[in-house]
Formats: sequence, C-alpha cells, structure tokens
Amino acid sequence: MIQKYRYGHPFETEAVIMPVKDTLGTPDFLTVSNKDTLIFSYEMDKADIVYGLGEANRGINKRGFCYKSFCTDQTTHSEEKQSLYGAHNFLLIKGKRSFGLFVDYPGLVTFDIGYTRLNLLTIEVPDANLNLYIITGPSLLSITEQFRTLIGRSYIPPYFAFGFGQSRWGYQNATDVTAVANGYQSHDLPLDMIYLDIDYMDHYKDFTVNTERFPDFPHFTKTMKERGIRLIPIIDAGVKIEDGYSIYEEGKEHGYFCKKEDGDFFTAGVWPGRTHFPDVLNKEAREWFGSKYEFLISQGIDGFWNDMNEPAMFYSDEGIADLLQSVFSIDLASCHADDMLALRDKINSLSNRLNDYKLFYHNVNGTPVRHDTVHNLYGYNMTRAASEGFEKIAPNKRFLLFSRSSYIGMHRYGGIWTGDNSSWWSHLLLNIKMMPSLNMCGFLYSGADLGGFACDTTKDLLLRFLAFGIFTPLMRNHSAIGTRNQECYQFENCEDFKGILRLRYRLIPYLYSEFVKAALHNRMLFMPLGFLYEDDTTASHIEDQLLFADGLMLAPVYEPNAIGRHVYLPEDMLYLKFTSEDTYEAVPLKKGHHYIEVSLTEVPIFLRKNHFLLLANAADCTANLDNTTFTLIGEKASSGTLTLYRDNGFEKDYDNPSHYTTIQITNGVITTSDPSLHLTAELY
Ligand code: MIG
Repeated sequence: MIQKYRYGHPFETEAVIMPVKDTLGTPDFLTVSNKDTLIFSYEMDKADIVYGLGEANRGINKRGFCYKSFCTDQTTHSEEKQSLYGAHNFLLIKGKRSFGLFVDYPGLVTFDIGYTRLNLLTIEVPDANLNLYIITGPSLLSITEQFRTLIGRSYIPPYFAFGFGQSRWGYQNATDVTAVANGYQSHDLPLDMIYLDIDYMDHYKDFTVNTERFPDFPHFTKTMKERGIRLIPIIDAGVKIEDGYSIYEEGKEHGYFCKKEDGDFFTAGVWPGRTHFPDVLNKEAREWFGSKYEFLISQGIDGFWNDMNEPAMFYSDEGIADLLQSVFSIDLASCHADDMLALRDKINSLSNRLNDYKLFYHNVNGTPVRHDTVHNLYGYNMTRAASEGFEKIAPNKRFLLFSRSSYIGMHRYGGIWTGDNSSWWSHLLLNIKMMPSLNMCGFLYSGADLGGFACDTTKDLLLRFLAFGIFTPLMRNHSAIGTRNQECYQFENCEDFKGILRLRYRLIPYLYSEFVKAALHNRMLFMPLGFLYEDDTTASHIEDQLLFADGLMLAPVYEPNAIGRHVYLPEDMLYLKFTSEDTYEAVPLKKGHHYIEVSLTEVPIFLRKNHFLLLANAADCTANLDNTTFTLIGEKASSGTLTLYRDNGFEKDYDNPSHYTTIQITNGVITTSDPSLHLTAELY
C-alpha cells in the first residue's frame, strides 16, 4: 500500500508517475516537528536495518551515518563524504515495522540514520513543502516493487550498451582512439564502445567536434562501427560563452540560460572557461537543448554520457570577485596566520559554492525558482532533455544515455555512472554495496569506473574490478588524465583479462534478458541477501555478497593479495568456479560458511536450486553474439522455467510476444517454445 502525505505546496519534481490520493496528517509512527524546517523522526529498533539512498556512500545498511542529499561534484569518495552526485531519497526500513519512505523534495534533505543518536532516524527538510510517500507490503521485495511502480519504468538501453566499453580522459584524437581499438582487437579482447571525453570537442564546446583531431568524424564513426565499436561522446552542462558559437547565440537570443535576479545570465567557470547553464527546468529550453544532440547523431553517434550536471562549477564571477577583494584587502605587515589560512580556505572552496547556487534562477512555467531550492533536479532534466530529444530525432530507436548527476525520476530517461571513484580496493567494495541501492531507486543501467578513475590502478585491482563488473549492466573501464594507462592491453600478460572479458560476452544474452524483464516488471537485478532470506539474520547482515537476477549469488573478491574469500550460503547452492570463459568446475555446496579459493583470473558464481544459468558462446563484440545457441547450466534435480527475452536490440517493442521464449527444465528434460534454439544442457 502506498500513502502520500502532502505538506504545503510541493514543487512538481515529476519523480512519481502514478497518481496517489493525499492522506492528511503524518503517519502515526513518525513524529514531525515543524519550526523553520520540517523534521521527521522515527525511533528505530536496535535490530532494524535501513536500506536505500541509491547512490550514497558507505554500506548496504545505511545506519550509523548522516547523509545529505545534495548533488555534488565529489572528486574524492572518502568515507566521511555525506553527498555524492545523486539525490535518491528513498529508504527501506526492515524491522518490527517494515516500510519504504520516499521524500520527494528537490533541495537539500538530511538523513541522520543513527548518527546523532544510535537508534534515532531523523529526516530534515529545509522548508515545509514536500510529498512524503510511505509504502508498506508483505516483503521487502514487494515494497520495492511498489515503489518502482510509483516512479515508473526504468530506462532500457540498446543491446550494444551491454558490451564492454573503454574510456579515458585524455584520448586526444582519432589516432589515440584507433590505438585503443587496435589494442583490444589485436589481443583478442572484446570491446563494443570507446568513450570520447572532453577532448573531442572544439574548445570544450558542446555539440562541436574538433576537426583537426577528427578530420572526418562521420567517416571515423562509420569505420569504427564496422569494427564493432561505437564511439560514445561526453556532453557537459555548461555552454561556452563565445560570440558566433551557435549554441551560445541561440540560447542567448531565446533566454534559455539560467538567469540571476537582475535578469543577466549567470556565468560559471567550467572546462570551456566562462559558460552559461541551459535552463533545463524550462520546458522550451529543455526541448531546445535536447534537439542539439542531433548534431552528433547525424554523424553516426548512438550514445552519450552527460557530465558536470550537478551542475558542477569551478568558480563563478561572484566567487572570484569576492576572492579578489579578500586578496587585495590583506595587509602583509599586520596579517596573521589565521588571515592567510582563511584566504587559503576561500581559494579551496571556490568550486561548487552553495552561495553560487543561490544566485541563479530557473524559469518554471513563467515563475522564477531559485536554483538551490531545486538543485537536485538539474542533472535529471539535462538527461531528460537528451532523452526527449532522441524521441523526436528517432522515435523508435533506443540510444545509450547515462548521466553523472540524477534524482529519482531520471531513471526513466537514462542510467548513471557513479562518478570519480579512485583506484582503491575500498572503492571496489563501495561499487558492490551501491548496486542494490541504485536498483531500489530504479537505476538499473549503472556501473562504476572499473579499475578506478583517480590514482594509478594495478593489474590485480583491475582484474578484480572487472570480475565484478561483468555483472553490472554498464561495464566501463575509465580513468583520469595523468594516471597510469588502464586499458587491459597495457598490462603484462594481458591475456589474463581474456577469460573475464569473454565471460561477460557469454553472459550478455542472459544479462540483457534479465535486465529487460527487471525493467518491465519493476524488479531489481542486484539485491541484498536479506531481501530474499528475510528471516536469516546472518544473510541479512552480509554486505559483500549480492543476489543477482533470477537465481544467482555473487561473492566478489575485493581485497589485495587475497587468494579467496569467505562465503555464506543461505541455502544449498551449486558453486560454479569459472577458471576461464569456457572452463569451470561445478561443486554443490551446502548451506553455511565456506572458504573458496579465487585466483586473479577466476570468477565465482553461485546458482540457487531450481534456477539455471544461460551462457552464449563468447564473441568479440555484441554484434557477433549468436543469439540462438546456448549452454544451460544447473542441477539435475532442479526444475524450473527460464523466460528468455530477445529482440533486435534497438527498437522499443518490448511487449511483442515473439520476443519471449520459455525454456522449461523438468527432471533433466528440456522443452522450449522456440524449437530453433540450440541448447546444450550441462547438469550436475
Ligand atoms: O572535471 O571530462 O566524472 O568521468 O573524465 C572533470 C573529464 C570532468 C568528470 C567526470 C569524468 C571525466 C572528467 N570530468
């Protein structure tokens, strides 16, 4: 059951698509105090587990910390950080009273989950205009499904987006990009996408291509596509101020940029230098910005990543003016260390200042709305702009699209990547912990920068990152300029990567099928163990194993120099130890605690009873995957049905019954609704 409590006059975020009648008052188990702000409190039981918050720091269980929902360009995801790039205000509390809670409010929301007081949850919103949704149901899975139904169907990317992508900030030109394609293909390592970071543009201007670096871009995208590789360019939020640059000129002419109180456009410093922010909360401006993606689509581009859309800014005119004033007011003769430290702090806090977010306005249906009060909707609407643009440019075609910043609701338009992590082992664990909470909030197409973005990676870290990454729908190796080269072929004995990458390709038809079904039925792909084994206290507190799709359990290795790890099995399972993409050992294991050995090139997969794993033959890119020949792995004693979803990979007719094939296994006998399938069963 879903109840909606309305306070004041909420801003219409469009996170929710399902109409729900207002309930008066406040849920009886919450206390609300209403002074200048609105604070909801809930007394937690000692044993309650608090799931949720989507793209947030720390554990699967969010207890013991204070989180701030305020989309932030967070360059270092260390443990004390309270805000990352997304604002996903959904909590799911499991305990004597289990319920889901969604705070639909577009500005700052503070979630103190047992930080100030161990057993007290408080949610603080700076003004009293919001919608609060309370969801109850017979199980955690049912509550999540109801929430997902409330917020609408998740974005479904094209098939190729399930391939492996290589990215790096620093690829300068066609030669660099070609070298990446050659590096992978000459070593027999599969690849589907190469990402273009900001250097492909002309002076970082959105919707331009630097023709010195890419002399014939349409031809280049075409030759790459013939090799099975798609180029995925980045789009940044800020539009460069430059006379004669058409995007700037058009935006200026129509007033499509965010304005200050005095009516002048707000100016922020980002990569292109001084820029204006397109007012994506203004419908007309959004349509205009979205239509601009055509410039690249017409040159053969099928996918994009939207960056810097918190929106991030390095500085503002006002911030610089303020700083200069402080600098010039210093009297060296009388100045104290404190003055100098204050100045240093001022320089360090020039970027992404809250004060700057208070200086500009959106035009929402003719009404000016101050940015900081709706801050969390910017990345969402930039991505929505792109998606709505695609609808017009090619209505039947799916594009790859993901964003750095997001709010719940954006999951209908695109996926997300989790931003600038580091080449740290702890960030591999963070990646594992974040996936289920992202899924709860509808972000199915998501993933981290595998190998780590900042800092120098190591081969073993990259291998372990990839061994988990082969399950994340967005599987991309990305790294920052100035860090060690991180493409798989750059490492000694690069054939070590082959088994893991090729296993990903063997998994793609299954992954894709499970993904589309999860999107259509509002289910999760990654789940905490406690979602299925609710009464198993041990399972419910496990933070480093996940359930995956229909019937798998994952237990990735995330520590350096480990030769294996401990695994807890909540029930008997079949342990599949993949030693390469096509050799594996199948070992039935009993419920309970085990130690498994996992070498650097191996991938452990656990299969639940009465479930089956479907594998294709490996291929060097998604276009070459055979979608009719599969291996089915399971236990002899298992019976079950697997519904396999297949389509042409780019159209949107998901309901077409011909896309669904049922494969039924009963006492080792397989029957299928598609007699042209070539199935080989490997049953143990
Ligand atoms: O200020 O475009 O998160 O993936 O490589 C950095 C350069 C801007 C941040 C993104 C990262 C990307 C980088 N961008």
